[in-house]
Amino acid sequence: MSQPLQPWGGPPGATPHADAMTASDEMVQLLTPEGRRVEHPDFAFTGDDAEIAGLLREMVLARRLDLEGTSLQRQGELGLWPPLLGQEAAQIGSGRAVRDADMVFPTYREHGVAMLRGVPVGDMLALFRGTSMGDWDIDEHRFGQYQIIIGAQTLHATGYAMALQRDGLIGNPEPDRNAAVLVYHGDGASSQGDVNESYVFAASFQAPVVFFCMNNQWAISEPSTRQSRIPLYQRAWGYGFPGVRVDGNDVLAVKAVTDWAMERARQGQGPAFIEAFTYRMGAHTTSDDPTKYRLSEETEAWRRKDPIERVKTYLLDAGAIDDGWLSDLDAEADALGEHIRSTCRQLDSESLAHRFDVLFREPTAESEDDRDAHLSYLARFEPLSEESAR
Ligand SMILES: Cc1ncc(C[n+]2csc(CCOP(=O)(O)OP(=O)(O)O)c2C)c(N)n1
Ligand SMILES: [Mg+2]
Repeated sequence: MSQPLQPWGGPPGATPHADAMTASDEMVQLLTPEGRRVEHPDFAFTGDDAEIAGLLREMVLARRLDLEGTSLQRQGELGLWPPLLGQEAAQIGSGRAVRDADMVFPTYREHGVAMLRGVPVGDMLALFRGTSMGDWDIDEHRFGQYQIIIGAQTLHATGYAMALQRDGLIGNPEPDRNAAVLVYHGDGASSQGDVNESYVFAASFQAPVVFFCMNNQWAISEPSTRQSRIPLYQRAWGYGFPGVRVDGNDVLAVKAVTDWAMERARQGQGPAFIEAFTYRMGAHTTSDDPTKYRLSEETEAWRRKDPIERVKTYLLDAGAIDDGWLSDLDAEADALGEHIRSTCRQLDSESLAHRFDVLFREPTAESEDDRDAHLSYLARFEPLSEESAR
């Protein structure tokens, strides 16, 4: 931000008002849906075209990961899949603003961010195949477990941020010693009590946490306009921290705004709220049928704001990439698709006995007793044939 915020936390020039649900002029945008770069008074993308090409590559790979997940569910290989289609820019732009020492708390839809954090594809798929509880190494990837309980991760994130603060990991003169937390939640989640309690704690303690509200316009069949009488980002001002609405389909703007919010958190300037204005192009999950509650015109209008197409157009026009570059990327996405499919089919159910082994860092006498009781219970049965064990 080039200018200081107003005393109530709002950006310069803004006034809180109650009738601005669709005020798109309040949205930070740096790349239009037509692929044209535009200026914003407060935010700028500082990377070069090579970096933008890197973001394009990651968005394309995230989209492929997601399409494979949906297909694998349709083929009966996964029990469920929550698609990210349409939210690639919001995920990759924000995920790229995270540094190694930072910590991320996701919902169940942040597959693109998980990919950036190096979470193995098999670990992501296992949760939705029902072969594990989704327990990847949180410390190694600095990426929390997927959270199905709407909004619960905001409490964990705020607590974690308060711990960073107490460990002296913010506001140090050496930038590498500082860290912050990025927590994702949905538009629907913003109505949860847990989430609002997190906002209060974050503000009261000036915790280094950035709330990244993925406003994909829908909470299953409930439109986001029903969650709030004012634009979601303006709610932050009532808690006492800045709130910014960004074009969630513009990867440059998302990266710039998230960089700003994370850096001020790392420097000890407290929490911030980012509303990424985007759209869930697919179903809520593979168990949902969005044609029952929304109009195809709406989806079509958002298709014209596709987050990937605008970056492709910009880079092609700038001469930074060409058709050869794009076909190499297609080949890379195809290889990823093959890796995802073969990894998925090899995921075997783990035994319940294994659960007792990973319940605590060190097994306790009780967890060992419980595991042994479970094993001796199993031993009472005839071994199952491979067919009936499935
Ligand atoms: C505490 C809780 N209440 C209800 C649900 C059921 N539920 C699952 S997803 C969802 C909607 C979430 O919408 P939003 O926060 O906008 O996230 P999105 O799915 O759009 O990414 C609900 C109500 C749940 N999982 N947890
Ligand atoms: Mg939503």
